[in-house]
Amino acid sequence: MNPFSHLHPILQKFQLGDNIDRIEPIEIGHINQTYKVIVDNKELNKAKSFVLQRINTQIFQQPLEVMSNIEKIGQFLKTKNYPKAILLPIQSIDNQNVVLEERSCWRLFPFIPNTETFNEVVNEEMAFAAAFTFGEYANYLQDFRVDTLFETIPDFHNTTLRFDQFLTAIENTEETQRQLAQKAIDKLLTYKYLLKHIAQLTFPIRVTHNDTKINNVLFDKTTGKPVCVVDLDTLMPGNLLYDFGDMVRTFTPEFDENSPEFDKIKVRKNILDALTRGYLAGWNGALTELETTSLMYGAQLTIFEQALRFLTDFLNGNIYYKVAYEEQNLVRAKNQICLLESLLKI
Ligand code: GN1
Ligand code: MG
Repeated sequence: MNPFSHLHPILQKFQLGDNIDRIEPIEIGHINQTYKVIVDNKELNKAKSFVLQRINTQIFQQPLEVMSNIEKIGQFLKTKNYPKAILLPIQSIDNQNVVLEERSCWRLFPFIPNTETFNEVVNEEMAFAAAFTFGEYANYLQDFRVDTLFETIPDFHNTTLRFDQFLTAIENTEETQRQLAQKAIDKLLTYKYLLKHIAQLTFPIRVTHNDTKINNVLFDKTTGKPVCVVDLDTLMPGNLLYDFGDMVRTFTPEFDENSPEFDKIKVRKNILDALTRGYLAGWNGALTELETTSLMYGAQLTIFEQALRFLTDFLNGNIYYKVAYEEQNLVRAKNQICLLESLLKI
């Protein structure tokens, strides 16, 4: 029995009914459900692949707005001769960019051939190249009218609000959870001072990606070069400090956010330097002075915010991020606290 046969009716609506060779889950991301669909293309005598995703509509409550942002940006980049691959959704038989089922929302993208992703940065060259790619992507969007984008998750990077939600979670959590998390809670409370500047400063509102993790850049398997920015769900008006910050968060440690080997979670300075150079080169001098001088602060805020979000979710009973075991969000929060401590020493 094919465990994915329930996906066939959806694929049919994207006109992939007949030639499906196989479907494989892709274990990426904490939010959406992702599958690789391999189709036998008899005419061309070779296989072609697609990425099928079920959008998590608990989190993305307006999936059509998410898709609208992705399409607008993709079309705009086309007109600008953006030099890398542009991810655009495939239309359904009803000429829609999603297929809506009673309780779910599906979309299909082409799978960009001969590419791979990484969960950890392996060297400075990779850090530079990936950061350049995110900087370049944002730079090409400078003239895009940011006010035409939907804010698909309001207050997504409002760290002050995330802190308040953390305080509420501490109050409402079960006693056992609170005890397990007590040390991490106490640590995070001491970092409240990080919120002070952001409340006082005003940054330009730009088109931001908001999830610039290392595994959101596709690399060509043959050349090793970045070919495409993916995971465009959180493209929104925002502050670029968080895009820089998420790169520091995910590029600089040798092990990712899921690692329980806390003593190994540290910022690699050479990777930090390489990614900073790469990001600035990608932007090609277009940042304001305040943005440039605040980048490191942005990194601190982003890692702090991520630790708050993981710990809040643990205290709330894991209702947001997918977990493989009960205490995973607590482990992730502790991991991020170690990273923040390491960054603050630099
Ligand atoms: C979520 O699902 P994924 O992995 O692309 C989250 C990001 C977090 C990230 C932590 C919409 O992204 O904000 O930084 O997990 N996305 C959303 O790994 O909340
Ligand atoms: Mg994401």
